[in-house]
Amino acid sequence: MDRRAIIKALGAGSAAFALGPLARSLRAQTIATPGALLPAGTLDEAILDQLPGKQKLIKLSYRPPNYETPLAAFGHAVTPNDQFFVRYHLAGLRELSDLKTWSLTIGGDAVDRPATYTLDDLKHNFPVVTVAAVCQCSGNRRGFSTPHVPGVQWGYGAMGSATWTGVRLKDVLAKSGIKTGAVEIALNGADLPVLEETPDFQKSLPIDRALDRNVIIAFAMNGEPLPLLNGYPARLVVPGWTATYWMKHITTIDVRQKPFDGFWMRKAYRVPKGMFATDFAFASQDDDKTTPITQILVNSLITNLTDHMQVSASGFTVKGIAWDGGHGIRTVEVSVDGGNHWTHAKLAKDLGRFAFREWGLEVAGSRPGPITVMARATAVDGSTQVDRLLFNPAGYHNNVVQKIPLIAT
Ligand SMILES: Nc1nc2c(c(=O)[nH]1)N[C@H]1C(S)=C(S)[C@@H](COP(=O)(O)O)O[C@H]1N2
Ligand SMILES: [Mo]
Repeated sequence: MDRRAIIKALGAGSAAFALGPLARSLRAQTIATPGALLPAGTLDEAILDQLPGKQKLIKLSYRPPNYETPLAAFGHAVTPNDQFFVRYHLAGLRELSDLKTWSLTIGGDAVDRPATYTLDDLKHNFPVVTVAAVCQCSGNRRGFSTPHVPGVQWGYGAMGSATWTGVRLKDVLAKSGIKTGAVEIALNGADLPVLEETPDFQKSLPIDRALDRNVIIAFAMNGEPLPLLNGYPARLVVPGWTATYWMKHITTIDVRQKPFDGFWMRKAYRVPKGMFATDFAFASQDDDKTTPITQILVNSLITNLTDHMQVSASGFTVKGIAWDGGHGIRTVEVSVDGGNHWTHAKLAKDLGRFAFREWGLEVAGSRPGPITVMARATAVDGSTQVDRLLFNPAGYHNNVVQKIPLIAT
């Protein structure tokens, strides 16, 4: 299908977001990837490329746009808006001009009073709150799955941490009156499929999760309006849960008496039952063997070292970030001998239990020659990163301890 056909498929009045003329393809550059091998070919394809309103990101696909954040942007606990990753399932994106008439409708068979809000209505009718939280794609690090699995071959950068400002979903829902018997809320956003056969991206959340005080309808990110590609003018923020539930350009929220059975709930974003620990059941969406992915697992990323870098055997710094699904980080340990000995890193300021936590360690010295550096985070609930991948067909929840080969001289 060519571009004109795609625009036509979108229907009159909804212009496809014209990435082509706006995006400038930039010279291919080497992308440093610490501690793991991506499938052959991935890095030939993945070049640094600039989307409108963004600095250069690692392009994994162009239509729909799937761009990951380069390692260098994770040197601080807050990910800048113009380096925040971009993930879309559908190529029917919206332009800013399409979203001028944006509104959010609360409806469904489990509310007493359906309501429609403009952005100003939301800002003026409900208390405005801010929460710091990691937005991480369920498939972050999928490219490192062995055996390789289909899907966007994300490296380490399908995630970011920001402060999100908006109104509490529970306040907005309360105004519409939730009936007893509500089980889920269903979410839809303004982006569309370009082919009729493709199911629209819609998601649902259990009602108890929807009513959590930390879940917000966010209109600002790091103190600025949401970037277009990160959900302008408003998106759902579900701190502690993977980003598949963080609906961008959110236009409808239906409170339902029955589970929602759309494709993106029933067929995608599912993990084998019992494989991953979670504080949250999503029983209304369970089937015999699988359950929806829910809470983010404890994880860490070394941000100042990449494969085969040279460091001084008389001492060097290891630093990075750690995060989990909302317990907060208890410890980060570092090993420079391939996992035989571990030393506690120093944790930097706590920006909140859902946010990235910076950490660092001054290594006093190491054996000269090839060495392997590792980092392992443990959350306040005692959960820790795994040594070996818990393989699942969609490559979700990869929190394997990194192993970065270095040369100490
Ligand atoms: N409207 C809409 N919202 C969406 C998606 C989408 O395709 N469309 N993808 C979801 C997924 S799977 C992820 S990982 C996050 C990505 O958020 P970001 O693009 O702001 O980084 O958006 C979520 N919300
Ligand atoms: Mo995702």
